[in-house]
Amino acid sequence: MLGITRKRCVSLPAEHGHGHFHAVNFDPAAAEPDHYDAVPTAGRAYRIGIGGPVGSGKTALTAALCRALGGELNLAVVTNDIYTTEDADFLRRAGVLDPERIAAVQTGACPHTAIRDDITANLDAVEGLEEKFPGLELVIVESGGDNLTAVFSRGLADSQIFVVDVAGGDKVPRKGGPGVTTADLLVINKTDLAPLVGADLTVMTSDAHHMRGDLPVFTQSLVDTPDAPAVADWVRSLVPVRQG
Ligand SMILES: Nc1nc2c(ncn2[C@@H]2O[C@H](COP(=O)(O)OP(=O)(O)OP(=O)(O)O)[C@@H](O)[C@H]2O)c(=O)[nH]1
Ligand SMILES: [Mg+2]
Repeated sequence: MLGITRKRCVSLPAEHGHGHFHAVNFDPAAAEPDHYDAVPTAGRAYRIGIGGPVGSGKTALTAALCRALGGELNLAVVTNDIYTTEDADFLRRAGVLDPERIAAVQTGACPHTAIRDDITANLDAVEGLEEKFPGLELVIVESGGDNLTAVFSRGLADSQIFVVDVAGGDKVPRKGGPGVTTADLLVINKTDLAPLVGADLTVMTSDAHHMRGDLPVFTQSLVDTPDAPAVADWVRSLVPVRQG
């Protein structure tokens, strides 16, 4: 039987994008989004997961959303890194949010394990922030950089954004994988670099729409629009309005 959970990164045949190897019994079917409904959101913060390949701009987008939404929503952030607290430290230094509202999870293993298979550390971090900041409305959970199969458990994220960038090549959207095909929002980031790396944005967006059907695709440059206005509006539309 193929292992379906707790796939620690052990013995392995092929390196796959974040510097380590996976077990030979890695089951691609387990990379599909889980089929459990999200837990009810009433009485707790709405949770948005941000995933995508290494360096695509997840932390930069998280910072942008903090700048855009921090003044209007009671919000907090959980970052995931494999061995460090690099992304949390960056966000604290950037001064985009009260440092107390930024928690770091060190996954110690494949980033996708901590957002999909064993979400305990992330749930602990989210719930810790909810306890510390009563009335919290939004928690952004940034995954560690991973590959195209990495998606969040619906038990952790109510909605998820998958961030790819043009520097990975204009082939990336048509390569598919659950991040590209099923995330609630696909962001094609760093459009300012497209001419420099020879990426054709028309091809990227049309391939992305082809792979995703009706699911939305945004293109953006955080150099040109540092507050990610389109993504911020999308997030605003999701967070339940608090009564009273
Ligand atoms: N030119 C350009 N650079 C960008 C853009 N967005 C992010 N960057 C840069 O890309 C680099 C990586 O961005 P991050 O936000 O750290 O990427 P990440 O996905 O969080 O990276 P990991 O967490 O390590 O996987 C940084 O140097 C950013 O400043 C963009 O829209 N245009
Ligand atoms: Mg990051």
